[in-house]
Amino acid sequence: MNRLHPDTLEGLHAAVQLPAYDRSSVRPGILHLGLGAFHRAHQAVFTEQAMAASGGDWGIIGVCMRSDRVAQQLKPQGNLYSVMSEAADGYALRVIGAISDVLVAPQELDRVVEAIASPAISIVTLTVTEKAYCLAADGKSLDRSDPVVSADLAEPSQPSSTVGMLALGLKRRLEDGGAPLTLISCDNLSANGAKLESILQDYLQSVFPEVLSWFKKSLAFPSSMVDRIVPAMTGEKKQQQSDRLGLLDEGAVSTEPFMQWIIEDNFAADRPDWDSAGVLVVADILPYETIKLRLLNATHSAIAYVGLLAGLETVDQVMADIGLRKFIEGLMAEDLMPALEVPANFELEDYRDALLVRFSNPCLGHRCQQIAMDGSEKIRQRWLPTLQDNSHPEKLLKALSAWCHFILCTDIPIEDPRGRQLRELRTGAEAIDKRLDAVLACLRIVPDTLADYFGVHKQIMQNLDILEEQGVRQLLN
Ligand code: CS2
Repeated sequence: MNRLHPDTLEGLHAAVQLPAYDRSSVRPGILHLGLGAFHRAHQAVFTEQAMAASGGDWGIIGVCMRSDRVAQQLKPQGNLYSVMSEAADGYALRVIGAISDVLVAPQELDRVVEAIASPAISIVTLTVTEKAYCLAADGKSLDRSDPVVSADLAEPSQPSSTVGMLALGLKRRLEDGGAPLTLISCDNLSANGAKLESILQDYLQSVFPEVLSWFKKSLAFPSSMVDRIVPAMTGEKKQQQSDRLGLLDEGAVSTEPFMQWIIEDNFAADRPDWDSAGVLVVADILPYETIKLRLLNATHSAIAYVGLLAGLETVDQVMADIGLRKFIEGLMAEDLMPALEVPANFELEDYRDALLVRFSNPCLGHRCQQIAMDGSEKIRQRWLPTLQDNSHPEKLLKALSAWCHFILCTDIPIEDPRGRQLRELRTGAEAIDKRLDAVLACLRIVPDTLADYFGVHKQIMQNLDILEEQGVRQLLN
């Protein structure tokens, strides 16, 4: 089978949608940090549609933050890749041409810095995951005890953290004329724009304070809410997608039909015609991101942990399991939805119904293990605010107990930025109630952040007993 490449496009099956603009004349206008599957199925697709509708030099320079895997997949394909959106009623395939260039940060730091500094780039977007913001316990400032951050603070000309790379690029941008720049965080953090701004400001204050007054004047950090379920690619899926495409695509991304991007109306300079691609630009983003994090993502994490404990592999398997689905629906209706403030004209029940359909999509094979990753970062964003607002959300506490049980009492591998600490707690000799305190502290659930901490702790201890003695289904009943 030939490989996907600008020269092999005649080998594509007829129904595949191609870039509808002259790709060879497009120059880059966006730099994206974190060239994973999510970006390629989300912001890159919106930008592709915007260029097809209204043109513009909005090619994307995509940066791989750690490994060169995606560069190896895309570069031999002239940076083309396909996106397949699929549900039970069929699939659609399109080839995306929006990626103009791919850089690998650890090997090409100078080029990344140069791109951040380039006046041709007027937007930087980020999907670097929650943990890469290295937020301290206050949720605003930089965690200076993080080894990557402290190494960058000591040697700011050779950064490896996201904040360090951006800071060095911004310093250079100012030296090169100081063109305005919009930086858009697309990670699942509430007030993600404000968080990005505050960690950068914090870092710059220590290493390049001369940049700060320009920073305040010429940069914009709109918050944004991104939504599309993008499971990690598997070998089998890649093969299926390549067969449907008619060409081998090593960079293939597979996803659901739904996609949404809402951005706060706060830009420092020009932007692609994203509006024509369906992006909503709004004055107040907070209600939308809160609903998404505290309903979609919160439910997703619950599905992942109860699913893993029940021995199920994927989200749709959990949704097809009558007992577990009943628990999930109850969690949404009784604990998560009542704690939300909903904007006028927003139909929360419709949103919930759509989520249940999306989670049940049998084509995605979205693994519980993928969502379970980085729980200590995610739960803080997704569950803690609801715990703080509700007096005693019974089902959410069961979900939290499931996470604690998964950490403390199973041998399911833990992939988490606090993995070492959590693994030590798993095997630790201390009594379980003490280890539970430490596990909860990893989520910043401590007496200072949760009024009814001791009641919550007691309830989780009881739930842990049931999980240990009778299993997850018994607890959720
Ligand atoms: C998921 C999200 O892996 C996870 O933690 O909850 O990636 C989720 O699929 C997206 O936020 C959906 O927009």
